[in-house]
Amino acid sequence: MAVERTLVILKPDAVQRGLSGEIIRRLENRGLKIIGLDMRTIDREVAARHYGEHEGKPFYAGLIDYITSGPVVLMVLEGPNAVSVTRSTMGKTNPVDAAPGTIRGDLGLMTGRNLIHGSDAPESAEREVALFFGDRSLPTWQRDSDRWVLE
Ligand code: D4T
Repeated sequence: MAVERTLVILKPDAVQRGLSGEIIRRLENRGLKIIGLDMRTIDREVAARHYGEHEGKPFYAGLIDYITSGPVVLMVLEGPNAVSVTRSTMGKTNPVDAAPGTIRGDLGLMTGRNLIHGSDAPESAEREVALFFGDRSLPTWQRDSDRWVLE
């Protein structure tokens, strides 16, 4: 069992629409454990580092405007295969293609307002956790319900 960490961003639309609790509930109910949580407005320099791979693409400027437009909720989640479990709970990037039952499939309509970011690989998760949480120490804690979630 590969216990992983992943970085989740509840994007400004999720916060503005009052969906933070609904989205966190889905991820927690799945069995993932919160080990980092913060709310802040991302500045443009950090946003540019986070989305560096998309620089030069037609949607890049709008993406930076959107992600820096208001407060976001940042989370570090931990659990077995946390990266892929989070991505499958989120659904596909374009909510039109996201399956019903997923966060984007139930709550979104457009790629540029797709509510949530989740790291796409353990290596990106490590980089993104460092980018957003720096060297802040994240708590290691034993969740009593884990014996009913993890084999
Ligand atoms: P993020 O990184 O936000 O979790 O999204 P994904 O991992 O699901 O998708 P991505 O990296 O391909 O895209 C990053 C971000 O850019 C926005 N976007 C993407 C957009 O506005 N228009 C587009 O055509 C694409 C491909 C949405 C997510």
